[in-house]
Amino acid sequence: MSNWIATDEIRGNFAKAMSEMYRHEVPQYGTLLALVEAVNRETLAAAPALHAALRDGDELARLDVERHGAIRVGTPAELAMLRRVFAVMGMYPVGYYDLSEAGVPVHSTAFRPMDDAALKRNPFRVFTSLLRLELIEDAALRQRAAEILAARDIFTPGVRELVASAEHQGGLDAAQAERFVAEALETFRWHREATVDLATYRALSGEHRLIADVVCFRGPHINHLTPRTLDIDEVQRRMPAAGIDPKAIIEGPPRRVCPILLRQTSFKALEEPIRFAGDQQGHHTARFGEIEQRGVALTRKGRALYDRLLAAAREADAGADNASHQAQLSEVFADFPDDPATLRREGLAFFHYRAVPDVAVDTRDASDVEALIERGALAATPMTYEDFLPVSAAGIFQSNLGDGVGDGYSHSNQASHSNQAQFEAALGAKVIDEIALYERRQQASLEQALAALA
Ligand code: OOG
Ligand code: NI
Repeated sequence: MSNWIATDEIRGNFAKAMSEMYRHEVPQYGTLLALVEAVNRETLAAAPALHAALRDGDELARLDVERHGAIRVGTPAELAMLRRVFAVMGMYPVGYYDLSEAGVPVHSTAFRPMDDAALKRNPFRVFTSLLRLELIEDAALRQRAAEILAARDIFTPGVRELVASAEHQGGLDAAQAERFVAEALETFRWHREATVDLATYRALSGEHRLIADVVCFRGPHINHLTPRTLDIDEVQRRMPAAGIDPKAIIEGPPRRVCPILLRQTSFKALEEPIRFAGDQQGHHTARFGEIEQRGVALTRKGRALYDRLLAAAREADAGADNASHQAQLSEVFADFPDDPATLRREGLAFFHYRAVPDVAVDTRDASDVEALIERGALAATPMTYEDFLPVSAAGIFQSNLGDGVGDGYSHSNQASHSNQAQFEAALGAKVIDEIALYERRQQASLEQALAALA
C-alpha cells in the first residue's frame, strides 16, 4: 500500500492555488468570477431541466471549480518539462492546435485530465503554446531570442526535484505534494521585471508581440484563467456594467437549445508597468480575462459539419457587431440538428450511456440500443466538450495581442510550416487524439450500461 496523494487531489489543490494567485494579481478576475457565479445561479434557478441534467451528468459539483488557463513557452525543453510537471497532476497533452494558419506563430496542446472520474473531480486544463522561433525572419533577432531563452530556467530546483521523485517513486506523499503545488506555482507567476532591455523588447515586439511576451520574461506567466458559465450571452451583456470591456464577438458556435462544443469571449488585457534591464521603465500587455460556455462534444462527422458551417458563416459575415454576427451564425447553423436525440442518432455528438434502474428489459432487446432507449431502460446524456477550438483560440490570441501589431506573418507563409510531428518531438511524447478519447469514453459507458442491464 502506498501513501501517495491522488493526482486528482494535487491537481485540485494546484488549480485552487493558481486561482488565488491570479485573483491577487488581476483584480478584474475576481469581478468576473462573481459575475459568472451570479449568472450561473440565476440560470440554474430559471431552468430546472438544465439543473437536473447537470446534476445527473455529475457536472454540477465541478462547475464551481472549473477553470482553464493558458501559457506560452519558448523552447522544446520547457515544453517537455511542463509535460512532466502536469503529469504529476494527472494532466496529459490532449489535442494539437496549429495556430500558424491564423497568423499566430505558435502551435499548442491542452494539458488536461482524461478519464471520467478525474474530469468529474476537477477538469482543470492549461492551453499550452510553443513559440515557433523558426518563423522569425530576421536571422540576427532569431539568434538573439534563442540565446535569451537558453539562458533562463522557468522551473525552480524544487519542482525539478519533486517531479523526479514522483516519477521514480510513482507518486508524492502529503508533504511532497504540498511543496510541489507551491513550487510549481512559481513557474506561472507574473514578473514585473523583464530580463532584457527596452530596445530588445521593442525589436522582438516589432517582429510579433507574442514573441516579446514569451522571450523577455523569467517565466511563462499564466495569461488568463477562465471560469465556465452556463449563459455566455448573459455574462457578456452584463460585463460593461461590471466595468469589464469584452471583445466584440463571441467566438464559436451560436446560442443553441442543445449547446455544442465551446463558446468563448475575452476582455482585453491591461497595460502593465514593467522594469526593463538597465532600469528603464516600460509597459507590457499580456494578461486578460475570458469566459467560456461548454456544450456537447462532437464526433468527427459532427465536427466536420461544424467546421463547414463555421467557414460558410465567416465567408458571409460582414464583420459587424456581435448581434449581427450571432444572427448570421444562427442562420447558417440552422443546418445543424439541435436536439439531443437527433444529434445522437445521426452520430454527430458523443453521449454517456447509463442503465436506468428498475425498468424491465425484454431479453430480445438486450443489445438493441435504440429499443432500450425507447423503453427507458437506457439513458443517454450529452458528453461535455473538454477541449479547445483553433479558430476560436486564434480569435482570442489576436484580440489580446492588438490587431495586426507587428504581425508580419501571412497565412500562406505559415500554413506550410504546420507540423504536429515537430511539436511532438519537442514535447517528448505524442499528443492524445481527443476524438478517439471521447469515442473510448462513450463506448466504455455503453458497455458498462449494457452489462448492468443484462
Ligand atoms: C491562448 C489563447 C487560446 C482559448 O481558450 O482558446 C485560449 C493564449 O493566448 O495563450 O486561451
Ligand atoms: Ni482561453
